[in-house]
Amino acid sequence: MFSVQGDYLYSLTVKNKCQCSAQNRDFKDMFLRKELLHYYKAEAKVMRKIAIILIVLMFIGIGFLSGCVTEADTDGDGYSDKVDAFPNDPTEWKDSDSDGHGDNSDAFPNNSTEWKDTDGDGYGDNSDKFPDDSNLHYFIRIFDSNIVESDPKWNISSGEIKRYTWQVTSDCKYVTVIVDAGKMVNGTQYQAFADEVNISIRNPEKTIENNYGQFQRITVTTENWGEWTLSVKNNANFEIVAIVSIYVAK
Ligand SMILES: [Ca+2]
Ligand SMILES: [Ca+2]
Ligand SMILES: [Ca+2]
Ligand SMILES: [Ca+2]
Repeated sequence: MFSVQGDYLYSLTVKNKCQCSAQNRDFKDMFLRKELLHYYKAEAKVMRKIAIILIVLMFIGIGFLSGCVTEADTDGDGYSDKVDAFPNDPTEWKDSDSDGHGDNSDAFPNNSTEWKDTDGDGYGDNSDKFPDDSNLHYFIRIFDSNIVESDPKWNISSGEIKRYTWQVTSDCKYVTVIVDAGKMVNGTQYQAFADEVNISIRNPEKTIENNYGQFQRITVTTENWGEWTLSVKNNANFEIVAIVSIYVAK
């Protein structure tokens, strides 16, 4: 049995307990809602980031597939700067022999010593002794006492004749001969006078004389193929020293 006072206290306690529990539940609900809200917001933020990354990746992928995203091509010749040996020259993109001249304008794309052939004879200008003459390419040295030690100067005593013989073949175009004759008078060297030295070239066709010593561009023909001979005769009363140069152009 409860007393009136006891009933009252009991009902108050139960009531308070009930009230407290309800408040606690409200508080817990509110806390949970906040936590959930916070969680969803964070979740949404992450999702937004993932979505942005996916969109960017998608655009890059589309760009690559459609060719919109390409490497730089400064001169617009279709070869990217990375592979273009001449990134600022739209006419060139490759230099096979690395001579600094692009393959498109290099007459010898696999020869680093040549890039131009002005006369179009197949001999590059750097090695072509006649870069403007397609019939001529280079000289053959027959004899040169100016530059070759084994080709000595000719010491010719008074009245003596010295000779040199060589062959001229069908592939020769012309012959150049220079004889520089000097004389020693009382220990001093002077140029020999024309009448003091007799210089001539004999070939199968004819004999050519020129006492001043320059035979430039004697043209080779079918008539003069064969043996050529240079003769230098000393007509003076003293020794003549002759410096002889003989070249054949091919
Ligand atoms: Ca280029
Ligand atoms: Ca070249
Ligand atoms: Ca040439
Ligand atoms: Ca030439």
